[in-house]
Amino acid sequence: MSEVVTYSREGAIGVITVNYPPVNALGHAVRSGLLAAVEQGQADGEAQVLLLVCEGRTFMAGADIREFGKPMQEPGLPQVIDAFENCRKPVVAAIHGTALGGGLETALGCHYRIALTSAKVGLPEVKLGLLPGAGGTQRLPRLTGAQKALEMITTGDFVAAPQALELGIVDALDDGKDAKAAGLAFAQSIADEGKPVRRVRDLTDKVEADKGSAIFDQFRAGLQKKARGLFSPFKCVDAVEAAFNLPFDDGMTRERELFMECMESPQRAGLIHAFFSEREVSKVPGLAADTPVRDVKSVGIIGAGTMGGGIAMNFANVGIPVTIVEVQQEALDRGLAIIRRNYENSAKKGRVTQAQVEERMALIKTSLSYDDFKDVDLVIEAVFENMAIKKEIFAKLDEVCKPGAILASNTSTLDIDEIASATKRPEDVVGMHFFSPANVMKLLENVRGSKTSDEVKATVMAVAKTIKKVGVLVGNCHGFVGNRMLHKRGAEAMALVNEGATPQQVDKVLTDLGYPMGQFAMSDLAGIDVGYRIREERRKAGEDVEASWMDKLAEQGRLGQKTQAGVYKYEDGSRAPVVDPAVDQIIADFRTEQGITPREISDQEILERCMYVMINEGAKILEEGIADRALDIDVVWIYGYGFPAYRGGPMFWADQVGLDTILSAVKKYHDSIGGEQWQPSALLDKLVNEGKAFGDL
Ligand code: 3H9
Repeated sequence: MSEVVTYSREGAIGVITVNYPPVNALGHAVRSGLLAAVEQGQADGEAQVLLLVCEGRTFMAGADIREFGKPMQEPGLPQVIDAFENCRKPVVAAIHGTALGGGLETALGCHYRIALTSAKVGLPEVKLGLLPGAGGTQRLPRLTGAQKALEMITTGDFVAAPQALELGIVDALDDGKDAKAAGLAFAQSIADEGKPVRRVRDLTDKVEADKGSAIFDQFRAGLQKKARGLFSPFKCVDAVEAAFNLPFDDGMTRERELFMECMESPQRAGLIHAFFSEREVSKVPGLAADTPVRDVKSVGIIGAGTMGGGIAMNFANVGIPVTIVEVQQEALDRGLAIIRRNYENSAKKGRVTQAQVEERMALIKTSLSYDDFKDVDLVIEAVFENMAIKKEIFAKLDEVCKPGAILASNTSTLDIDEIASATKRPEDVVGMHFFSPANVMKLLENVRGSKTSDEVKATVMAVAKTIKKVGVLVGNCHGFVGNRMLHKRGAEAMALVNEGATPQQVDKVLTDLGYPMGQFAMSDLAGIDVGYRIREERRKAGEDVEASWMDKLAEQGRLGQKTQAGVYKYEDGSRAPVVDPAVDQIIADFRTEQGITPREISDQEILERCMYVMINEGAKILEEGIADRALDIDVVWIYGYGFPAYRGGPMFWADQVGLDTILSAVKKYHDSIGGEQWQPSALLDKLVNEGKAFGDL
């Protein structure tokens, strides 16, 4: 038997133990070990009941995702689960931690399930572009009925053990901490009571009750909106429906066919890349895993605006006290009122209790004096983008903050080294770029200055985890990784409209690719004045910044959603963009003024110019070492800008499109349009010459 699965006996109970850290994933060794162990248990004359239990932090968390895309080694998981289900002795699964995917499917192949009250169960395959492919779509509905099985399988959401008990997924709970002890006691009671083998596949009442129900079509209709662009949620519904239309074995065959369709889809590859990349970004190349991390037990924030308030909420949410400093009391009062309103809204939606709202509000203090920062471990400056002001602030922080305090700026574009130069401790200065709304968006782009110490880098990455963000460490340049690429896309989108496209045509190409909103709907959300001010500053500095129809919008006070009019109009307080003929006129007038004859622009050209300009920039970002790996860029875009995770991130997408295709388009636009944005990246050129992809770096 394999070392990762062992068989032993305790009294009348044959114990099968899985020990395959970190999460007992069902890789080949575990599958073959389980098969051998159940056979041994069956043959063990002294064992009346078998118990399946896992060592370590969790029950089995699913199939081993690292094996996907490689040839499958026998035995397959369905075969292993069949052996458990067909065992002639009762088999009990004792669940702790999380029983997920193939792990829960294995437990459903057992005849009885007991869970620690703290455990969770779920079938999250859909989040990886898959469906439960080892009987989950056929067995779960036999326990829960169609509605709950469809909900769990199409969302992938976990269910806490007490609810799993109510739903019939588990048979008993145990309040203790020891799954093995709970399992042994439960298995003994099965033996004492002489309870029979009870196979989920034989249960029929729930299946009969929902047979022919309209619920499947209702679910499909609902998914049109909720799962826009996704492949596997619809296949999940088809698979669950098979449990109600077909005998069990035929349902299993149907599930396998649908599972294989998902397995072969590019979305599965994209989502699994996103899953591993999200975990990989925390392992920063060149930063030793044992780098000491400073304690962050209190935080100061400068600025009570939307950003400062959102950042404060992140810390209060995890019990870390925050002091917000502003120059005027009114700004503090306004900021605090907005934080309260956000919390109250969450309470109305049932996401937090009123008591939690009060606890969190109590953790947020306000002050008009920097002296209140003298004891904090971390200060985050969140004032508007002006270098002179930021330097003034950092010089003051240098005076008041204790030695070892981390001084961070939430700047989205500015030079961290220049900010750090205002202090005598540049090793403690770092960028912590949050995304708006800061209490919601998962990305934290941590920016290392040239002098930032390793300890500070490691600490801000740890802080990201503490506040439940995905932290990505990047280098210092204008706009860092995310905004540097976004600015290139924005300029290209604006130019496309100058030349003849409509804003809605550009936005549609981007939303068809899977972005939640297009470039111009996003400009309206962020405020048209933001880009306008940046362009004006650059013009003042003597840079050659092309004139644009968007300048006209800003000059006419069409600043976006906040003025109910920007590139689109917003009616009756709605956030839904509506095409506004007045904007078509502004664009037409601008073209006349500039002597531009508009031309027909194809969707393909929009896609290429908006996306390839970003990929070319991404390659330059890699070339310069601003991002360490292509996957860092992918994670920035998935969690900061809504790039569809099922496409794996822009650089993963580029590999799928083909770098040679992208390079030849970049060269074509370099010849026809020119500009540094279309200057082909040397790295892109090199990769194409070597027949390599970003994923090979
Ligand atoms: C499936 O089951 C298909 C079947 O229906 C059909 C088959 C025929 N495989 O997240 P963490 C690694 S599909 C391999 O940081 P946490 C992870 O990469 C599967 N590796 O910890 C990381 O590695 P590293 C359905 C896995 O405590 C380490 O474990 N199941 C797997 O925050 C720790 O992970 C899922 O989708 C895996 N299945 O969260 C569950 N899972 O240390 C996916 C994790 O090298 N997993 N790793 O970076 C999770 O949701 C979370 O990992 C879990 C733990 C909640 C379990």
